[in-house]
Amino acid sequence: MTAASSSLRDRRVTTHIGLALGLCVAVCFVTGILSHWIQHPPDWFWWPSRPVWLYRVTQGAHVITGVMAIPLLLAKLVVVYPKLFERPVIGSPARLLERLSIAVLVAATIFQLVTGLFNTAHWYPWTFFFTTTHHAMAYVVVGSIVVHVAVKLPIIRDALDAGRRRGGEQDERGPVHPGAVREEGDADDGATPDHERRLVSRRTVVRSAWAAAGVAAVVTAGQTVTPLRRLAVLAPRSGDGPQGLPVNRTADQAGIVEAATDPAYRLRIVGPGIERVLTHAELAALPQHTVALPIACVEGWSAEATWTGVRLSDLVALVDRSGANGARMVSLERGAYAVSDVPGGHVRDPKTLIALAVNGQRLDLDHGYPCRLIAPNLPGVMQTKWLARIEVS
Ligand SMILES: Nc1nc2c(c(=O)[nH]1)N[C@H]1C(S)=C(S)[C@@H](COP(=O)(O)O)O[C@H]1N2
Ligand SMILES: [Mo]
Repeated sequence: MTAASSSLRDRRVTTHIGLALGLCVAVCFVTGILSHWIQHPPDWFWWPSRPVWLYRVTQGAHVITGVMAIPLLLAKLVVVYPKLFERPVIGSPARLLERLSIAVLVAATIFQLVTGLFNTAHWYPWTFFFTTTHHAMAYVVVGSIVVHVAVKLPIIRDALDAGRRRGGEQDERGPVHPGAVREEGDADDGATPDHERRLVSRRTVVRSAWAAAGVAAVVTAGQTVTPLRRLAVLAPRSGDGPQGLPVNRTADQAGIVEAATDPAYRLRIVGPGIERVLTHAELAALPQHTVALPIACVEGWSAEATWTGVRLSDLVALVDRSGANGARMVSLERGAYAVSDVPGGHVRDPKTLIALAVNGQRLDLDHGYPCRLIAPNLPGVMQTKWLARIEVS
């Protein structure tokens, strides 16, 4: 390999891209683990029902930083590409370990970004495998990043220090400042037209990556931030569903059309040793409340709507006067989305409704008719549609 491949400028570029990538991965990791804990809470975990928009923000950030990481990772790979083929391939045990950690890092990161992206596109060639693997692999990515950063720390520090020493003179195109940035073995003598061409194209790659990451951020944010919605070209479900709200699985796909429209439909509220059974008309005759709450899907899209229905706490009080620790929503549907456990704090929150209407109209069949849960600050996947039963614990 020529000395040019590790010129200081290259190392600065690699370091900066690496830092941006690391930041995206860090945000992605923290928000992802959070989302996982909300859906599968460990004993010590507590998640508030307010502010109502919190999950919308954390999960939006998860998907935005995940999408931004894709061009950054590609640029990082292009910039370090020649090094991947450096000889010796194996070398010393330390070098072997370093290369192995990079291989694991790259593979695991690509896996995360690809499976995450497929998931936002609602394409699960792997269904159950997805959440568990995406979750487990997150630790692999973060672990291998820690090893990678530890190994590269001297290079990273040098590159950042050199950048600082250059001060305001920031134009990568400008003449290299002699004593300040050039090091022995640096590739000034390599500034042949060939070398220059390579640098230019590398610069193009890096700039394109920054631009692509910016565009990715904006179009992904469009799924959540209403003024940007028209830009949400990457958002599979930003288009309008019935009643101005996206649908991720229709009544037809869930196979509940018959059960949901059956006049014999009843909502069962099951408490300790007691059960109350309500028709749709009886539900509609209970005190109705209207709240504005977003649905924030784990896939990153979210949408605000105005919901009308019965307070969950009022229904729980029909079977349990002591105040619930939690309530389990059970859908008419079977399978992955059939059940969701609502924590006690959310059950007691007056904004948590069993909704019968959205945006001023009776719930569309696709939005959960006859009734569905809508709770503040919970992932969309927990907002169970087509409720059959509420179990109070
Ligand atoms: N029974 C049932 N409830 C469900 C789902 C489902 O497929 N079946 N999808 C969930 C997911 S992932 C989301 S994001 C929201 C979407 O609600 P919407 O389709 O009314 O927008 O419903 C949730 N509730
Ligand atoms: Mo969702």
